[in-house]
Amino acid sequence: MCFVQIVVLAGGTGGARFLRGVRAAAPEAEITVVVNTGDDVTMHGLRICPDLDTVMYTLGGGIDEERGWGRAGESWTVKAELAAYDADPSWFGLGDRDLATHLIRTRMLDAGYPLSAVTTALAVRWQPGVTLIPMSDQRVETHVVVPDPETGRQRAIHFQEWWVRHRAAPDPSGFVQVGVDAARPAPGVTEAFASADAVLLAPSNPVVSIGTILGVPGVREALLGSRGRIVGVSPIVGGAVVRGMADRCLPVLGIEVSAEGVGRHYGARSDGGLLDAWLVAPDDRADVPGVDVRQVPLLMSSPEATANLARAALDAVGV
Ligand code: FO1
Repeated sequence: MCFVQIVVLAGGTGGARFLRGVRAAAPEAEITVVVNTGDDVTMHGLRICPDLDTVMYTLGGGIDEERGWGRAGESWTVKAELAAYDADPSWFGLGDRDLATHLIRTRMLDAGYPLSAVTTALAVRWQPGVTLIPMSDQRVETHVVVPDPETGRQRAIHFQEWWVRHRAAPDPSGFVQVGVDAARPAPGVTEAFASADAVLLAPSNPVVSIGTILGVPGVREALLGSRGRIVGVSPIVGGAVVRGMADRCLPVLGIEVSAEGVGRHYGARSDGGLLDAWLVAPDDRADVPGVDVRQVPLLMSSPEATANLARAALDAVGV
């Protein structure tokens, strides 16, 4: 019996929570997650993949639910020791348990394993119940163009420095995906789209998460080539983000911070865009020509609410 094949494009916390709902709504399905790696960063000599880890920990039961990233039951001894040495950067929270993931990933990358193989190896422990694939095995890092506080001149800083150190305070004038031109879809990405019965765009950041994935040469074409229909879930409810900093990113690309704005940005598949269907909150209206817009509760306030949201997404694309 061939199982339904679902492909989900996802970033960090919101995407990870949505995936718990997809797994609950379609327990028999084969779910492949194409994960954003533009947030990846090297710190203290270790390669850190925030979105891959957030999805892996969330689906594997190891996530710290309150923070939405990193490990439950975490301790910060190594972080304190690094700070005692004045070792920069001290603003990025490296937990003791989380460090084991970064140590293994870094060791395997240094041994020549591609990120996709490392991800598969790490997932053996966590059994996420889905296939995790980085968007690319080549490094792509999102940098944010902001005014220098001293000179006022524009400079690019790593996304993590903008988001974690500066809490997205400096006004961004652009986002640069360093390395994206030399990147290719990771093994399994194009195949997953080719055999997908449905493709879901998680309620992740449309610019630095979904946008970064789609910016990898070949991904958008593969996505649009899938025989399955494509549905997106709005990350904006009532004109505001549910969590994260999409409201700081959308205006940079001239996208209105609304369910309608993001839906129009993704565009109708029948018109060269991405969407066959678009889910927006009950009180939001969104006129997205050529797209089947449906109003459903979007707040993932409980496992049931999240599963209902995922079920509504699958219903919208006939799966
Ligand atoms: N987010 C924070 O707000 N502060 C942190 O110190 C922090 C550390 C961190 C360490 C590992 C990791 O996988 C994620 C971490 N994050 C932290 C979250 C991270 O910045 C975000 O998950 C994404 O990059 C944005 O979606």
